Amino acid sequence: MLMYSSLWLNYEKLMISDDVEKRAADILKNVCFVSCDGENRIFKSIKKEIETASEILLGEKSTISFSDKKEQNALSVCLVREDKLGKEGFRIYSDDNAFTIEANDYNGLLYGTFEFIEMLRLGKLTKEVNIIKIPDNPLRMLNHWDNMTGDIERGYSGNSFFFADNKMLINDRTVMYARAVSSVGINAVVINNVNVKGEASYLISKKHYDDVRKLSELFADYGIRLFLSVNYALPLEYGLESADPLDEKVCEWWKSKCVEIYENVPLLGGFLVKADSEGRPGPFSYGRNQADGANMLARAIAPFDGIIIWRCFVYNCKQDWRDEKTDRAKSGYDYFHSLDGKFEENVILQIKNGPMDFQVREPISPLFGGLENTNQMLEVQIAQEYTGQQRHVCFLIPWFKEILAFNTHMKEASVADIVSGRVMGNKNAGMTAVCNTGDDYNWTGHDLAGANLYGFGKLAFDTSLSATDIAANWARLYLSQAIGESSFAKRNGEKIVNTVKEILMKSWPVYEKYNAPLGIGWMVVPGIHYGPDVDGYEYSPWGTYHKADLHAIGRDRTDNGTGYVSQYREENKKMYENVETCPEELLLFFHRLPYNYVLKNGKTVIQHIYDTHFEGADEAVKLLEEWKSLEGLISKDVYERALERFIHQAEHSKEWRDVINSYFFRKTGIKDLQGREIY
Ligand code: GCV
Repeated sequence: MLMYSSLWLNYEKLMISDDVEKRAADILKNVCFVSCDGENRIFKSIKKEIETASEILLGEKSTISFSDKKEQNALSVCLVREDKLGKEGFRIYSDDNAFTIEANDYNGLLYGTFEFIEMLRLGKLTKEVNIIKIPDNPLRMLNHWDNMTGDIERGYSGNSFFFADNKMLINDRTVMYARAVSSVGINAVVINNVNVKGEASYLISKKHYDDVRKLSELFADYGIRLFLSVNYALPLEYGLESADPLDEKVCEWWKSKCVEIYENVPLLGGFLVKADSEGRPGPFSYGRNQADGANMLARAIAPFDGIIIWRCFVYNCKQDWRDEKTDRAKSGYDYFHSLDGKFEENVILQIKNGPMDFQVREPISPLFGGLENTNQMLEVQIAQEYTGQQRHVCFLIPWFKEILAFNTHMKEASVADIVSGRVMGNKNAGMTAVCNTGDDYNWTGHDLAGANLYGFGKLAFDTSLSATDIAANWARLYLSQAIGESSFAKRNGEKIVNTVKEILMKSWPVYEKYNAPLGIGWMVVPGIHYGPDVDGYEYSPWGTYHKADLHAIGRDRTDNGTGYVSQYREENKKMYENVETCPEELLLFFHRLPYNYVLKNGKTVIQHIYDTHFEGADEAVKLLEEWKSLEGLISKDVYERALERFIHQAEHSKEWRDVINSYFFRKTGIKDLQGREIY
């Protein structure tokens, strides 16, 4: 038995139940490659994918041919020159008795092939099919926080499958990973933790070049570029006295290092850098700014078309909690806004979605809309560090949709417009997710967390997709073995898909309800970030305070307070600074309010806290019940693995409810209007 599941590429023989499926299946039996180079590495993967799909889905081998024109009664996979298909885009269409996949490049053909197979499995390959998809984001990336020792920072699904015992792992699981992530359009992967520790500093050294090259080639077969996180202070480890970005010796060192790296790993995409953050070294140590650091590396790597992805997660994690004026939320903008336009062309600033750190709810970082002349990339986290650590179900795609849709009011552009490169016409832009995988059998700990991995890729490729469709498609593809095999399962297919889709779509709002209220965030156990601890970070140096006393809670971030609101464009500033127009889900992030402040629904803040926490915990129990309704309908192992997590979530959400409600009851002495039990 395999040590890992095939995620959503969980093929099984199709049950052909209607003419649409029959026609598609008949056509797939003949595959004709038009104008393709049989030796191209991605082409070979495309061919393999088609062969695998037809063998498993149809139970027979496709006949493969090469030609210079498309054919009838066949699927033609054609490399073309069509401006309208752009870079990595594809078209799938049907005419007479044929299907055609067209693209300008092999990445496009690969994505078209995966989409075609997915449509076949979803029963969507009708006679009328005619779709063109061009990726919205040039870079669609995953960041793994894997350490070379094999553990994963914020990993909730086992150990690394890239590293163990300070060595790299390259095996059939790595191939499965590349297939799966490229099937949803991922084209770049950082394999190691941004906190570059121990042996990982030497991934760019003779010790590991061979393995890094092998993995980069394996990835390249699936159109993925491999990136590495690097230690900014690496020159010090090689005997230089400084890592000052303006020191000629340092610049020369990095230049010759890059020559050596690319001689050994020619396919490397570039570096990801966490500098001057949470104890990591950076240009600040030498009195230089973030652009000095990023540009020095960018110049060294430019001759090889390499990219420097430089994180904006720079803040003081040693602040005095007594200090009312310092506000961690302001730091990203404070450090980077004045540097707008000062970065090299091959630098991309990677910006977390919010100004704090992947909370269940945060405002959008004001750097989006604040930077007008700088390459930018959105960083989200599907590793559920603050959203239930893959023990609670929390489908994050609806949240990412909100983030992307946010109007920054910089040229009326949304975050999606900016990170796609549409606003500035730049190609170095995109989206990245801190990844949620590990070496567990199901890759993601909670089986339903697989929907976040699938969904992130799909959304990064096509930001217009709806979260509901993503949830439903993932459910159908992942649980297809239950849905497709037998007539019993087929009859129940819709129930399975609808139930799972409903659970996923409810999960983020449910999680938000029993967590820290109204956008204030944190309230988690320090360090592990799991479970409730209202004052856990309150008297710490991390800059994440709710400031609750017996009268009021929240931070005043208006100009009367920390002034954070002024980092937004005028329209957003106005919206947030006025307590009447500030979105209620962010009220306590922007305002300090008395507990008897009345919300739009007529409830006071304190009653809202009590009600949402009772509701959230009750709804978590309902999610468990909904999952239980699938018993006997889906495979036993998926059912039971997830059941154990749903049971835990139902219990643990009560802990959240009671700790938070009791805290505020004790602090304020205000009773719950419904007289429910608060301790
Ligand atoms: C990789 C948070 C996490 C850290 C993480 C950091 C980052 O602080 O808790 O584990 O470090 O973000 O994004 O760099």
